[in-house]
Amino acid sequence: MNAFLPTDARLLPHSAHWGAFSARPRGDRNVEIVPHPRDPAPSPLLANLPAALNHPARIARPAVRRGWLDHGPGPDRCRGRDEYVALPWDEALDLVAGELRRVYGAYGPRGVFGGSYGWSSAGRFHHATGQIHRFLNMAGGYVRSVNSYSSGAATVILPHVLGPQEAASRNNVGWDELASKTELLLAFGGMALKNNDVGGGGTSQHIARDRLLGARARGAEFHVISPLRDDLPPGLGAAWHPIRPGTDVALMLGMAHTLVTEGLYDRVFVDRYCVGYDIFEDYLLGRGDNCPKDAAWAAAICDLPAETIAALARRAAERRTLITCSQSLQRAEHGEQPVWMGVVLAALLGKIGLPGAGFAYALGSIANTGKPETAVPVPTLPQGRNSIGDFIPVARISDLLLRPEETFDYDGQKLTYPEIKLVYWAGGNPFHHHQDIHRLREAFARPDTLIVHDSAWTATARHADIVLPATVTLERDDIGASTNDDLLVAMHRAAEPYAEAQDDYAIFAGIAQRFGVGESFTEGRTAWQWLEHLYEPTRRGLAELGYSAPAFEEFWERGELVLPTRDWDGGIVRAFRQSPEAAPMPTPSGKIEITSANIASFGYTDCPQHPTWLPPSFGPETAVAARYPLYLVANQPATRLHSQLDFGATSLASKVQAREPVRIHPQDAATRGIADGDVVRLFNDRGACLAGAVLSDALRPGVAQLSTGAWFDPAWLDGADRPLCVHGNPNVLTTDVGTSRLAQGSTGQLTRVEIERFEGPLPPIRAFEPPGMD
Ligand code: PGD
Repeated sequence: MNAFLPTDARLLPHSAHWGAFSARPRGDRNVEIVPHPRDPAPSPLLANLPAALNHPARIARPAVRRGWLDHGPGPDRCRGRDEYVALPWDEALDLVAGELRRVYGAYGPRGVFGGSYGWSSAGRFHHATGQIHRFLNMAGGYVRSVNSYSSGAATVILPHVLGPQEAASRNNVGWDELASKTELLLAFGGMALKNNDVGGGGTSQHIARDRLLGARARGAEFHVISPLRDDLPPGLGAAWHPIRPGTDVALMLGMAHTLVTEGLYDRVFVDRYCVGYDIFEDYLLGRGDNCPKDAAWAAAICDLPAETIAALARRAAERRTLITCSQSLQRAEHGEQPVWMGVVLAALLGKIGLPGAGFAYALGSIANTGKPETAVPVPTLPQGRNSIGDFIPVARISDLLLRPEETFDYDGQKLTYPEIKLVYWAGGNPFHHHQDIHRLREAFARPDTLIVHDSAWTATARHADIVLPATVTLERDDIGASTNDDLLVAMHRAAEPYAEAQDDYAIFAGIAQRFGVGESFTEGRTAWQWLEHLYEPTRRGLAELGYSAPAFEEFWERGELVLPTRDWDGGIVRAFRQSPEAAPMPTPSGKIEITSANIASFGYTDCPQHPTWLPPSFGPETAVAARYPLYLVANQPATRLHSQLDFGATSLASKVQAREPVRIHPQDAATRGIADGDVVRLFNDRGACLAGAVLSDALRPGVAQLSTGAWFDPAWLDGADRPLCVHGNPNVLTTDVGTSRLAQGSTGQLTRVEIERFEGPLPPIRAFEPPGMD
C-alpha cells in the first residue's frame, strides 16, 4: 500500500462520484480543485465543484411553503409555484417531527413514502439516502423503493436468465481482460467515456480510455451499435452501425439467425450450459409465426444492411468476441429484451465465461464496473430494519401517488400502491430523474406533505412544503469509498457550512430526538465518532489479511489508503463455465435460461418466455411517428452528474444561449430552417422545452439528442396549462411507463419529438434563482 501525502497542508484530500481530488481553500469560500495524481484521465466534472460553495441557488435557511404554513397539510396544486417563509431551525424541526407524528399516528408507516431515490454524494457516512432510510426505519418504517433508474430492467431480468446483476457486470469481464484478451467487441449502446467518468462512492482512476486503446493497439476490432457515433471514443477505428433507436433486439436476432442457419453457433455450449434453446429456435426460425428472424428481416427493422448483419455474425463466430450491453438500452420500452437477447447471442457464440469474451452488462456504462473488488469491507452506514414490506419499483413514483390502492404487476407478483400522505426526500431530485414531469407535478400535488433536504433550490425542493438546507460534501468530513475502487479517501472538510446549512445527519438527529428515537438513531455518536466507527471494519479486515492497518487518526492524517483488491477470477460466470455441475448459475434451472419457465408462468405479453422482438410504441410505422418524426435520445450528460451542479463551470460552458444543448443532424436542421446556435423548441403530446441547437453528423439522421440534468425551469407562457421548460429538461417529453410488467423500470432514454426554431422573445433562465422568500 502507498499513500498520496499532500505536501501542502492546505491541500485537503476529498472525493466525488466523479473522481478523487484535493481542495485548496482560496479564501472567501472558494477552492481550487487539484485532481488526484494517480488518475490518468481526471474528469472535467471536477470543475463544477467550486460553484457549490457559494452559489445563489444554495438554500440558506430552513423554509416552509406559504400555502402549507397558512392552510396546513393537504393536497395542493400550488406546489412548485408558491413562495416560502424562512424559519429558525428549532421551529422547522418541530414542524417536521409534529407532522411525522400526525401521519404515523393516523396512517401508520404505509402513509409515508421514503423511497427517496438519488445519488446524493460520495461520502459513505453523510450519504443522504443512507441517512434518510436509517432515520425512517428508526421512526417507524416507510414505503420504500427497489431497484434503480440506472438499471431497472436488467436488475430484474438477469437473475431469471443468467444470475444476479453483479455476476453479469462487476466480476465477469474486466477492463484488464478487455485490454489483453478481447478480439472483437460488439458494444450495443456503446461505452461512452462520459459515462465512465462517474462511479458511485468515487472513482480514483479513470481507466476506460486506456484499456480500450490498449485493446486496439493489440489489434482488437470494435463495433459500436448506436444512433450516436461518439458512444465509443475516437481512436479505436471502430465501425459505426447507426442503428434505428430501440431496435437492437432485432439486430441481435438477425445475427442469431445467421449463426444458427449457417451452423456457426456452438451447439455443444448450448446443450451443456443452457436451457430452452429449442423453443427459442422455433421462434428464431419462424416455425410458429412463419416469420424467420433472418438478417433481411432484421435489416428492415434496424435500418442497417442485411449483409452487414450477417457479416457481423460470421466475424463474431470466428473471434474471441465480447458482447456488451449498455445501461441505456434497457432504460427503454421492453428494456428487459436487449439484455436477455445479449446473453442469448453470447451463449450461441459459446464464449460466455472465457476471459475477455462472452457477455458483460454495463461494462463501460459506469466507472467502477469491470474493476476488481476491494478485499476488505468499505465503510457502510447500517440501515436498521423496516417495519413494513411495502415497496414500489423505483420508477413507479407517479403511479404510487396518483393511483392509491390500485394493484400492479411486478416480477410475478401482484402488488398494491399504498395511499401516501407524506413524502420525504433527501439526496435525490425526482424533477430531474423521473419521466413525464407534468404527470409528476400532478402526483406531487396529491400528498398532504412533502419534506426535502437538499443543498440547492432544485425543482424538487421548490415543490416541497418543508425544505431543510443540507451541507455539500466540501463542507463536512467523511470517508469516500466504493467496493470496486481501491482508494479509501479521508474526505477533509474544506469550507464552513453555507449560511445555516447542516449535515443531513445533524438534521435527522434533531428530528429523531424530538420524535423520541434520538438514541437509537445516533447510538450516542457524534459525526466524527461515526467516521471512526465505520472505518473500523476496514481496519480490521486489513489486519486480518496481514496488511498494515493504520488506526483511524493515522488514516485521517495520511488522507487516504490504497486497499488491497481481490484477484480477478471472472466470478460465478467463469466458475460455471469451468464446471456447470459443481458451480451452477443461481437461476431457477442452474443454467443460462434461453427460455424461462418462470417468466412464462407470469403470462406477461410484454415480457414473454424468451427474448422476443417487441416493437416500441413509437416505431416508424406508428401514428406518433407521423406527428413527431424525430427520435429523441435523452441520455446521460457529459458535463455534470445527472442534475448535480448544473450551475458549475463545466456544465454552464456547454450551454447554448444559456439552454441545454440539443444535438441535431444537419439534414434535419436544414429541413427545419435551424442553424447552429439557434434556440429551438422540442415538443410532443406530453410537453415542450427550449434548448440550444448544436448541429452534428455524429448522429443518425432523424435522431436528436438532449441529455438529462438541465434544471426544470417552468414558464407559463400565454396561459398554457402546461408550462414550457425554458432550460431544456428532456423529462418533460419522456414517457412515464414501465419497461414491462416484469421489471417496471424507467423508460426515459427514448421518445419522439418535433423540433422547431423558437421565434418569440427568449424567456430568462430562472432555475438557479431561489424562489420568493418572506
Ligand atoms: P442527481 O442529480 O444525482 O439525480 O437521479 P438522481 O436523483 O440521483 O440528484 C441528487 C440530488 O442529491 C441533487 O439534487 C443533489 O443536490 C442532492 N445531494 C447531493 N449531496 C447531498 C447531500 O449530502 N445531502 C442532501 N440532502 N442532498 C444532496 C439520477 C437518475 O436519473 C439516474 S441514476 C438515471 S441512470 C436516470 N437516467 C435518465 C436517462 O438516461 N434519461 C432520462 N430521461 N431520465 C433519466 N433519469 C434518471
